Amino acid sequence: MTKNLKSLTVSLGCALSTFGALAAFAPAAHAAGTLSAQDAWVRWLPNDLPAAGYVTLKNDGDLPVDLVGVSSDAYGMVMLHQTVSNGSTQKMIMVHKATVPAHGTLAIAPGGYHLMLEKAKHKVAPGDTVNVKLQFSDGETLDTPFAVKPPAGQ
Ligand SMILES: [Cu+2]
Repeated sequence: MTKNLKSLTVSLGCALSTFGALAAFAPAAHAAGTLSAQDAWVRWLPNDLPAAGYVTLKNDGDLPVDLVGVSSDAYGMVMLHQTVSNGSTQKMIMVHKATVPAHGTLAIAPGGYHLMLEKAKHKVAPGDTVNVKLQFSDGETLDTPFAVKPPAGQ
């Protein structure tokens, strides 16, 4: 009995110190979660036309995570759209999620997914930065600054 208890304590201590070592190696990842956003930008269009938002999402976790919600304090309506090719024509459809693969990236980029930003709450122009909140199926949110660029911008 005493022996069993002792070996349990030893193995627990071992597990704890292993965890401690891992945490020490990756404090930023633990603090910020497993998701990050890169190269976020908005293709602005004149005359209050809807703008498109693009961003690359990176998942450092072991499980796929879905982008499930988008919102912004700069726009009254933000949707996730997907451009689909229909023979010679292209159209866009609204989708409710997009998956960021485990240990991978999802490029929300021209020709694929985009964020549709409509009903600007105030004047938005190239050179501005707008914040978009990205919500994920694992409960994480990323408040992401998007650089507003002119229509030809990349
Ligand atoms: Cu769209």
